[in-house]
Amino acid sequence: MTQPSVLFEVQDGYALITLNRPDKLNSLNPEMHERLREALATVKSRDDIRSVLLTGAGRAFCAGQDLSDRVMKPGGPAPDLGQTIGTQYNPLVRTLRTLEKPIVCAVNGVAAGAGANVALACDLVVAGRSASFLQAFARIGLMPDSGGTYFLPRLVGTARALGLALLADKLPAEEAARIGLIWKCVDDAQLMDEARAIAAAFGKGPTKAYEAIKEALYASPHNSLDAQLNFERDVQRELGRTEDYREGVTAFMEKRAPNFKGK
Ligand code: T3D
Repeated sequence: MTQPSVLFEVQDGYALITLNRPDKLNSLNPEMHERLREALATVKSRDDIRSVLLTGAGRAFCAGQDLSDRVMKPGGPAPDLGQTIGTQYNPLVRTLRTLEKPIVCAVNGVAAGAGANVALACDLVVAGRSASFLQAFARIGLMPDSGGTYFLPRLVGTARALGLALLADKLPAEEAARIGLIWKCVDDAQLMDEARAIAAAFGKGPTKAYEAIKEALYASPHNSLDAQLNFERDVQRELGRTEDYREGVTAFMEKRAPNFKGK
């Protein structure tokens, strides 16, 4: 029986989404995009799912587009990459980036091409020490897509973004963490325990506050100080009316751990 290309399970308040075509290094094809869309739609629609953990099965996180679907006959037509980017990759990146719930990405091995940028679209990236990030695009005559030209300069500055995109060399996880491309690099054996603990903590956390934090920090590079101050005032006003804020203050005063409901 063929294995599903994307595994989905819910535990401890979070959804574990596993890219599952290990023999193809979890490279993405239309069927996988479809399964990922379904998984993320389920996350969005269910109140009992309050965070996501995205990872890959086997030795890679994701090798980007499945290039066996892009083989061209000599003199034959070229594929319309704008079409697949517009209908598959861009919607995926937009969904990840705008999801109201935090997404942890556990990068278990190489993350190449769109696979690297899907990881960078997540909110908190933890990578195993043997993992690496590869803007592989220039190796096959393309430029970074799936948000690469947006995320890279914002995370590591234009000089490093250019180096990563133009040279298309593998960046080891440890170096990725050192230059601020990702949150953290941990020993391979610790990766899933560490990532699960974070996702589970988010799964019991103040979901509305997380949503506000994501929105504020992702908007920040485009906004003036005034705009951010106004956003903080307005959204903090809303957060101050949530059950979780009430519970947070009560728990603090009662010297106990808060029991957030995500409301
Ligand atoms: O097309 C559009 O719609 C536009 C959107 C584009 C988005 C993109 O992602 S473009 C970039 C596509 N990805 C790449 O260019 C990366 C290609 N892969 C690699 O460079 C290397 O495989 C890795 C650096 C990721 C890993 O290298 P290594 O040496 O650890 O493994 P390997 O031997 O190269 O690969 C292992 C197997 O996976 C191998 O198959 P085999 O020989 O065992 O049958 C290899 O062909 C296969 N594989 C790896 N990446 C892909 C792939 N098969 C199809 N598509 C892949 N992307």
